[in-house]
Amino acid sequence: MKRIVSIQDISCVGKCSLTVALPIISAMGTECAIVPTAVLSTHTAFEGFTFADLTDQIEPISAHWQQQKIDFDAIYTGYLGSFEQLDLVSNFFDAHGGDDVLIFVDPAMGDYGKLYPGFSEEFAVAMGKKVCAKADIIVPNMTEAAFMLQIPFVEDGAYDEAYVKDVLMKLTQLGAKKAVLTGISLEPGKCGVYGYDSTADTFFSYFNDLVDAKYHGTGDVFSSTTVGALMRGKPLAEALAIAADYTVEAIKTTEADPDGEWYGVEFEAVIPYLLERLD
Ligand code: PXL
Repeated sequence: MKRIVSIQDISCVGKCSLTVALPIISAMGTECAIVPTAVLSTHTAFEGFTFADLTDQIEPISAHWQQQKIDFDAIYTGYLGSFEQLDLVSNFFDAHGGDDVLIFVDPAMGDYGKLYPGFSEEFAVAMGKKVCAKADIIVPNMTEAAFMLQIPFVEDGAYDEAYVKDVLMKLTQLGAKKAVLTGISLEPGKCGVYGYDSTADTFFSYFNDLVDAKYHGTGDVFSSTTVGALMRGKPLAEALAIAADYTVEAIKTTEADPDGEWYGVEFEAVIPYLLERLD
C-alpha cells in the first residue's frame, strides 16, 4: 500500500483540509499520514473560530520520522498559515522528498479574487517561491495564481485560452514541473481544469457543466481526490478528471439535500461513486 503525508491544518468542523484529505485518501486505498499545522474549531469562514498553532511540531515530527526511516510515496500540502510554516514545509520536502516522492502542492489561500482572512500578498509570493517552486504538481485557482505571480486577477469570462496558457507557463517558471489551474471557465456554463506539463511541453484540460453553487472545501476535495487517484496509478489527466467529476457529484448532492450545510460538501455520500470511478 502506498503511504502519503498530508501537511495542513485540522479545522475540527468545516469539512476542509485534513478532515477531507484523511477520509478521501483512505477510502481510495492509500495510507494517509498527517502533519497537522494548526487546530481550529472551524474553518475561517465561521465567526469567532479558535486557533492553536502547531508550527513548533513540524520539525520534531519530521526528525522523528527520519530517525525511524519512515518514508512516503507523496507529500501533499494544503492550507499553511505562516511564513515560518512555508520555510518548515520547504525543509520537509528536502528531508523527505526524492526522485520517487511526488510533491503535490495545493496553495490554498483564496478564491474569487480575494485572499482568505489573515493572508497577505507577500505570503502568496512566498508560497510561490518557497513551496510551489519545489513541487512536481501545483493546483492553484486563478486567484491564488494571480497573487503568487503578482499579476492582476482576471474574472471568469474575461480571459481566454491563450491567457490561461500564459499563466500556466509562468506558474511552472516558479519551479513546479506541472501546473494545473482549477475552476477555469472558457465558455459560459462550463467549468474545469487546465494544466501544463513543462517537462513534456504539453497542455491538457477537462471541463464539466458549471454547477452554480459555491461551497467551502471543494478545492480540498478536488486535491485530495487527485492525490488519491495518482497514488492508485492513474495518469495526471485521468486523476484530474476523476477528481473534477467527484467534486461535482458532491456539490450536486449537497445542493439537492434540503438539510445540506453551507460550510462544506457532502463528499461522504458519494464515496461509492468515487470508488466505482477508480476501477
Ligand atoms: O479549504 C481551505 C481551507 C483550509 N483550512 C482553513 C480554511 C480554509 C478555507 O477557508 O479556513 C482553516
